Amino acid sequence: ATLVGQFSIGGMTCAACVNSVEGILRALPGVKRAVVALATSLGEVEYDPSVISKDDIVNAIEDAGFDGSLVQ
Ligand code: 9UX
Repeated sequence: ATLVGQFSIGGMTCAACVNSVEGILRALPGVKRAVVALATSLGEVEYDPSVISKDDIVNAIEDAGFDGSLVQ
């Protein structure tokens, strides 16, 4: 099964930040798709909840130096 989560990603200021966060998210085990938007500071992540949790995804965003939180 897969779920889609929306995450707020604060602190992104340029397109390279977006690419960096997308790369980090896409490299996480259990993440199938990740799309990040600079204008809205939002990321949509499709993931397998039996492999990775929402909190794991938030923590990965935080570990990359951004301000991550779950939107829904
Ligand atoms: Mo852009 Mo982001 O120069 O951490 S890569 S600010």
